[in-house]
Amino acid sequence: MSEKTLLKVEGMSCQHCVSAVTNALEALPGVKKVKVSLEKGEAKVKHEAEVTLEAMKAAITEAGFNTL
Ligand SMILES: [Cu+2]
Repeated sequence: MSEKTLLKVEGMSCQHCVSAVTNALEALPGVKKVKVSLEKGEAKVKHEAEVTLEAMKAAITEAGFNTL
């Protein structure tokens, strides 16, 4: 069963940032699809139920961005 989570991402300023956040989230086991919007400052993640919000937030933080 897959779920969708919307995360706010602060600090992205260009497409490289978008790629960094996308790659960080896609690297998590159980993540199926990631769509990051630079304009909206958010990331939409389609993932297995086992992927926790904490894990997704940690991935974004480790990539160098803030999340709410
Ligand atoms: Cu950038």
